[in-house]
Amino acid sequence: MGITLTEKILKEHLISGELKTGNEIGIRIDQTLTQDATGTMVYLQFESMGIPRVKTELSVSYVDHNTLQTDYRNMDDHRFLQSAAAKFGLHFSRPGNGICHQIHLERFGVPGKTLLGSDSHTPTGGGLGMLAIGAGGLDVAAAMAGAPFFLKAPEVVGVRLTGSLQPMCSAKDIILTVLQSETVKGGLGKVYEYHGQGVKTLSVPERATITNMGAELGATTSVFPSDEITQEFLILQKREDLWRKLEADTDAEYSRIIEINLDEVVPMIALPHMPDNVRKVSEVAGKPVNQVAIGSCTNSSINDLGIAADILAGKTISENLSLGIGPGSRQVLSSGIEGGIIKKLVASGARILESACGACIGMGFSPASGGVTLRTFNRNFKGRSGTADAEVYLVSPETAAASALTGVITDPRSLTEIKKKDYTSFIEIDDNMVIPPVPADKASEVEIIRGPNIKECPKADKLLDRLEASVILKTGDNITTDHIMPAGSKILPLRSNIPEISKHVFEALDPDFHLKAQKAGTGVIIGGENYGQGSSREHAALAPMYLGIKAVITKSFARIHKANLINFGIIPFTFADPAAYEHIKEGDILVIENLKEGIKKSKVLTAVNTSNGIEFEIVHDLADRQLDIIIEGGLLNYTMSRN
Ligand code: MIC
Ligand code: SF4
Repeated sequence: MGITLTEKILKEHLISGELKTGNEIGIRIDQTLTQDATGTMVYLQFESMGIPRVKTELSVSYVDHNTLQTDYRNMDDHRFLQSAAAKFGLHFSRPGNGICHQIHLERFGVPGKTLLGSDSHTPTGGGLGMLAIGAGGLDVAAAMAGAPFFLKAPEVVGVRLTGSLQPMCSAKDIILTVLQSETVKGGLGKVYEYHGQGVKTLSVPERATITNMGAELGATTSVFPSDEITQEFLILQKREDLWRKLEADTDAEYSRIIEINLDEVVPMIALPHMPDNVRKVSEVAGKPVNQVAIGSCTNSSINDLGIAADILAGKTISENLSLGIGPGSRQVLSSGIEGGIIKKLVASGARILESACGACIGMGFSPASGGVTLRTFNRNFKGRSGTADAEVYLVSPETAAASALTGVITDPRSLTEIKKKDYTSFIEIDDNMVIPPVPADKASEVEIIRGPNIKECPKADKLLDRLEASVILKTGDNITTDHIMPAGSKILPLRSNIPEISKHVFEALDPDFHLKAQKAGTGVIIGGENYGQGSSREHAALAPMYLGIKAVITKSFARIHKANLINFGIIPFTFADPAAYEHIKEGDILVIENLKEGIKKSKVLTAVNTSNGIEFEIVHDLADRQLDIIIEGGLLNYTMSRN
């Protein structure tokens, strides 16, 4: 029986464990990426591991999230990251060079390699045939130190594409279609592998839009084959020597196959406040819009800007809205200038935003209060735009541009029928904004520069024998890491300062969370389904750990957040019977006796709610390695105790 592409890449990189769905396996990581918002902690952690230089084939440190620089803190982080990259042997992509995922696709990704990134949209690299996985920063630091990356061997779901997209329908509409049926938790433990004749009709950036937003399924990653289209992309990027043909065997078996006929894909839209709240654009057409944004790591390639420019050409955007465009990289921006795309956009009234994450993470271009904003981004969680009561809709560049003209949500097919074109002919290769690492024999001369806002990464305590803790917060389902540890222009500058950022944990749900946690000293959080979905930010585990949270008990967890909790010594438990959730309220005191021995001996433990006397069973599925990490008080302590 043949095997899938995912299995082929995993096999080539397997270091430990048996490649059987659900088993813990360790894989070799060829490349890593970090961005500034998660990166400072990564390099502080790497430094404390005492390893002088990265051991990967290639590691890149990007600056793209925190670029507002409203005071000294962001720039201090940039200086720290630049000096750490030079010293530890990484390439440093300077602010202004663009969004990590777009640049990595253009300049560094290699088919068949593994990529681990401290950002949940690292799977963008799957568009190039990489096995690209998002992880917490500490896992990325460990991979740079040469450790394997551990994950559950995934189930591989096949997505068979046939036909070809009709005019004004796009890759974004494909992934929104997948999200509609699979939902934000449907991808847990899965890799989505795209195949079939329809794949040949999609360019690498289009494939990358799909793999990028596969993160919203909660998937481990998504992957496309590496074929002649991939080769053409690499030729364009003057990196053709790195191309290699890669695909699943013709008789590969998938756990399940999702069939998508691209001829039938129509413009889709995700309604507030979840990426899986998807409808056809035609169903909500006519709703007035206050703001439109085109950009983010999902849809900011030159072709995305090109089609938008052609739709807008010679016209002026509606006077009731503002249109912002963030080119994904400097390469996109320069070729957009060279090829006249930016001119058309600006002439229509668009505001050109920096080549950075920007509006996607509430770093500027926030909508008006109660505003309706249409974005080509990947997440529309409540409040993420920087405006608590804004309504964020996720759409394709075609729908965004058409709606920018009419001022209302518009099915782009009702406006025009421009055929898909290729706008890449003006691309020029220039890596002058990427600083290579200093040679190893000069590394000792490099001094790491730290600003006053850069504080040490706190460590967790060793596991307690008995846990007596109060319930600091009880949440509903689908809590995102944006709820747990919000981002935005006020909080993002605190990413290097855990004591300060911890004051904002769960701010939108309970502004007093940090005070209650500190008062209690030892706390637990109760959650519903898919707790911790979304971003990879380990701050969503690190800051609660700093506030004394020792366990999180939920109905289910999202993958990256669960791994982050373990890395910082917080035990992720689930309810044996979800009905037990109903008998716990905030302020209750839970007791787990014999915790340390108990979790080693059994997967099922008993907790007592001393406030009502009700006993209930909680379950963990920690592998032996993870148990040791929890017992030692987190991955940093565990790694150092073994060095
Ligand atoms: C996001 O899109 O939520 C982020 C900001 O890129 C995060 C990383 C972070 O919080 O720094 C992610 O996706 O992992
Ligand atoms: Fe940046 Fe947004 Fe992409 Fe996250 S999703 S990496 S914030 S552009």
